[in-house]
Amino acid sequence: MAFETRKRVFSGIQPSGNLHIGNYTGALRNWVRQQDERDCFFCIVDLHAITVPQEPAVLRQGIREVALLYLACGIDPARVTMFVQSHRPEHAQLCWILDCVTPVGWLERMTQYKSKAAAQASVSAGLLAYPVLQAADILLYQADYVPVGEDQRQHVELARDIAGRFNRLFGETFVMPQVELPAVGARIKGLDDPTAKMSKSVAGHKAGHALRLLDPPDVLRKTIGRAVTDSGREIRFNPERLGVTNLLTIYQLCTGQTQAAIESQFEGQGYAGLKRAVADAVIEYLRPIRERYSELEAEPGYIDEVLRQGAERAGPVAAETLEMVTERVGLG
Ligand code: AQP
Repeated sequence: MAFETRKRVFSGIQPSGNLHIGNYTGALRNWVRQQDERDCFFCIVDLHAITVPQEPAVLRQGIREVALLYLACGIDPARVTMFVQSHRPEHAQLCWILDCVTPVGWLERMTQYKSKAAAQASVSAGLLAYPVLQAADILLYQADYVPVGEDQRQHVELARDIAGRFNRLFGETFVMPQVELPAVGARIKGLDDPTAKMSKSVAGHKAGHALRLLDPPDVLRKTIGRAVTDSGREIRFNPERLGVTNLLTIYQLCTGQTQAAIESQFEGQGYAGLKRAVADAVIEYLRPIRERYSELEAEPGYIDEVLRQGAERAGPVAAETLEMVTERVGLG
């Protein structure tokens, strides 16, 4: 298939903490699977990470860590365009123009805004505009598909609304992006609280919440051992039994088995046996990522060069869209 006819993909992850198994199953794993068939742009969205208070040194380190994890998880910079959002000024430039066509009411309705704002003493304008920046990221590359986890579905739908509004106001400009969710693992829950999604920022201050990609085996085993289940005994996929279903889903992701095979494997067993089996599976599943990460960490110059080349490759695509947008709104 010729390069030009391939469908375009954009997705990104914020360097807002250590990546967890939800980030892998919701996003990264699906990115890796499509890097040959599609024209992929995978970004480390650092501008999003400053919408809540952050430590500069921690953020700087986090950007490198996420970049190394992209590679450790199997992203190949020779086959995709992988770069840091702030290395391309077009993201912030397009965001401002889209800010000016987005009604505030659309942003105030976003569930992630409401929950993140509730946790802040002082809410920045940037936190409210977060999904507009995400729309700018996606629309700048005229992406056809956006592979993300369930929590980001509402933001991708908003990006479609913003694209539609811009196209109506100024003429057909943006490709309408489609959200792509994984069939399994679109919303992994916190092990300490299976009513809430697993989150990297929560994991930063709560031990026992997340299974982080770089956690050593003993930490993974301890976190799974302490996972909240319930007072029942049956080990089955059941949407009303959140804790057990979350553990079974993680097991399914790590082993690739069907739900029926997993249920028959655990029939008659107790939660201790389930947790032991999940811990063994997770440790083996994440082992190659951790090992590859250590190898990559040993050559720091390599990742700098990957990110420099990525930003350079993203440049002409971003500039072409921004030029068209600027001209359409009467600025050019
Ligand atoms: N629990 C999850 N299950 C499945 N997918 C998930 N994702 C996040 N949590 C889960 C997906 O991973 C990508 C990361 O996007 P992000 O960096 O914008 O972070 P986020 O969606 O806000 O969630 P995080 O990782 O928990 O970060 P914080 O705590 O900083 O908000 C997205 O594709 C997301 O859907």
